[in-house]
Amino acid sequence: KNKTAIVTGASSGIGAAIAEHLANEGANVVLAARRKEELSTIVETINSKNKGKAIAVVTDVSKQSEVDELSAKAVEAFGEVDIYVNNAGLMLMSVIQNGHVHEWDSMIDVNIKGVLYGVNSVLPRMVERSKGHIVNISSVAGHEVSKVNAVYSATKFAVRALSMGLEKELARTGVRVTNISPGAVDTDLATHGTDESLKQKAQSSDRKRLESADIARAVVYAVTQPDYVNVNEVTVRPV
Ligand code: NJP
Repeated sequence: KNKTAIVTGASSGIGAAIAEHLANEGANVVLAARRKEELSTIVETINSKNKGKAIAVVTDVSKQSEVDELSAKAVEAFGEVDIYVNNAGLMLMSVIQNGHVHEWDSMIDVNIKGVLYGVNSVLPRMVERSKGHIVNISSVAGHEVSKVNAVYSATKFAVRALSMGLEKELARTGVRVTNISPGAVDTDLATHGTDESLKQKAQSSDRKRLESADIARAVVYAVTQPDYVNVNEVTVRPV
């Protein structure tokens, strides 16, 4: 039977690539994000090209009720949720002394609370079925801290801590947990902050950045292992 995967932050970048790659492996995919038009375009592409079917559910992952609704709609459409990819994320670079409190709040709400709401919306059923896979997209910024990105880093350390805790908690349940930490990937991620000079610097790297597909392949690798294999931590960096 086809597996069903929810992918958050699937309206662009890494999330869109993950959804496409999972659908290409035969999974039915539920794409979640706030931008409806972008989601529709990607869903159409997947449904015209790939083996699995795709639907979109407009979702703000920082709102628990919307995340619960997302998982309920996935069950309604495809029966069960086998894979939940917590990919939605925000990186709003700034130094702490500039006091961009609202940006800190947004990153904490999306990057940490959004992940917890996602896990909460599917985990009881996964434990009941002794089956399921949580994939969290953290970052190399969840392993090391730069001087212009400490709050983002803190949220990605938190994602890793949640992955590590869940892995222990779920060790004998049959539910698997994978934490993926990408290095710099060529997406829109760095374009949303308010500090122009930091945004430009982040995008003017002198080495080739990773493609979204490079991270999507890591997700496919983790979720296509035999049932007894749990790929816990993957870091992928540009050469
Ligand atoms: O960035 P981008 P990436 N509710 O901006 C969504 C991590 N990462 O693909 O809501 C729901 O193209 C947003 O959708 P929309 C990074 O931290 C990246 O690079 O429509 N969704 C969009 O689909 C993040 O966790 C790099 O605006 C929300 C998506 O999130 C993940 O990879 C390096 C939302 C962001 O797509 C994907 O980011 C690294 C909300 N409230 C880790 N807010 C890298 N690119 O270099 C945002 O180490 N989204």
